[in-house]
Amino acid sequence: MNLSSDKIKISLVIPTLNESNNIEKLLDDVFFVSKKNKLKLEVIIVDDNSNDGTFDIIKRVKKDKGYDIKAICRREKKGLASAILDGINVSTGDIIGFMDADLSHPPEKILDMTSPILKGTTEITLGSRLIKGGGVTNWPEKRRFTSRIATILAKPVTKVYDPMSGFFFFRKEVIDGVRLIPRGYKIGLEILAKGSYNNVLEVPYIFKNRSDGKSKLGMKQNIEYIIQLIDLYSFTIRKKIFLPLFDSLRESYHYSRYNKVKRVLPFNEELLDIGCGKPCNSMEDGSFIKFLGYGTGMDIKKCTGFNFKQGSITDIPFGANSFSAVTAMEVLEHVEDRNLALKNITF
Ligand SMILES: Nc1nc2c(ncn2[C@@H]2O[C@H](COP(=O)(O)OP(=O)(O)O)[C@@H](O)[C@H]2O)c(=O)[nH]1
Ligand SMILES: [Mg+2]
Repeated sequence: MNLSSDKIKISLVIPTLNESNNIEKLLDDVFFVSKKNKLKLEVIIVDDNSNDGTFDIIKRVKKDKGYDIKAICRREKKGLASAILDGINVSTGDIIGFMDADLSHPPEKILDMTSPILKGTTEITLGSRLIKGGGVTNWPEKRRFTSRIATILAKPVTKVYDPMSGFFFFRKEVIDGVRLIPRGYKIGLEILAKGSYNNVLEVPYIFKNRSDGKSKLGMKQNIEYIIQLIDLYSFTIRKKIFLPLFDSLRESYHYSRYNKVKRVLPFNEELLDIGCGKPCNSMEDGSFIKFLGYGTGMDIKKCTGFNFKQGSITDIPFGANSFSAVTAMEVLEHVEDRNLALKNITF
């Protein structure tokens, strides 16, 4: 994807539940910003069967003003995170974002949020209330307190200052192949913890507490947050501790494989190692032969960066007696107990 092109499409998902007094102004503001800055924007609204006429307003605004809106009305109230995920599923943009419908998130920040991703300097932008230039207006003390506790609890999962933010943009690839659980309120935190990316940029903004309608955050959402945290803690432990440990164990197996051959066939230039069909996969930067430092590798698929010849055992690309020894060390890792197999190899 060429992110510098002005053809890049942005999909903005807005979840709604009883936002009849906010939604039209929000859509006007969003499309004003989009037109002014020549953004290619689609808005996806996912409404959970609001009973205050929100969805009718959306349909009217879409028809009368010709805005590019996909409007989805779900029969049951399945929750905020699930609404955003349903919106993402029908999105067609290369960059995806989400924001609240209650005018708490300023549409005029959409450009600051999307341009670093369009320029390719970051994969995620996060509207942040907790960095210089950011803040919150009119939040009751109790809400500030719970938000502070929730933010501290999220620290082991992500290093950003404002992990509770619901104003969020990212490149679609960040969540490719990632299993996001549609639970609770904090889908942004789920993406920060599980997504694949190198950089997150926090963009300061002032969160304006809604002046109309009621917050839908309650005890149910707080309990769901605790369950989500337990899941994300265990995900982070697996990703940050167990996987690297497992990788180093794999590495140690590579060393014992290497030592075995080195001991028996020291500096045997005439060694051929036949692969398993996946050259270069067994170690990060090359095959067994590269690791060994001498000999020739052979596999059905092409591999570069060391002495290698493409071929198969039914069509060996070498003449008779070209090698004094042939090994198949790349195949070992497919044997059930590869350490035992390695031990039992005799030359
Ligand atoms: N579709 C859908 N939207 C929801 C649901 N709960 C909240 N929202 C929307 O999510 C956004 C944030 O909700 P809000 O109650 O303002 O949460 P708060 O800002 O954390 O107090 C608003 O746009 C709501 O209309 C839900 O169950 N379903
Ligand atoms: Mg709100």
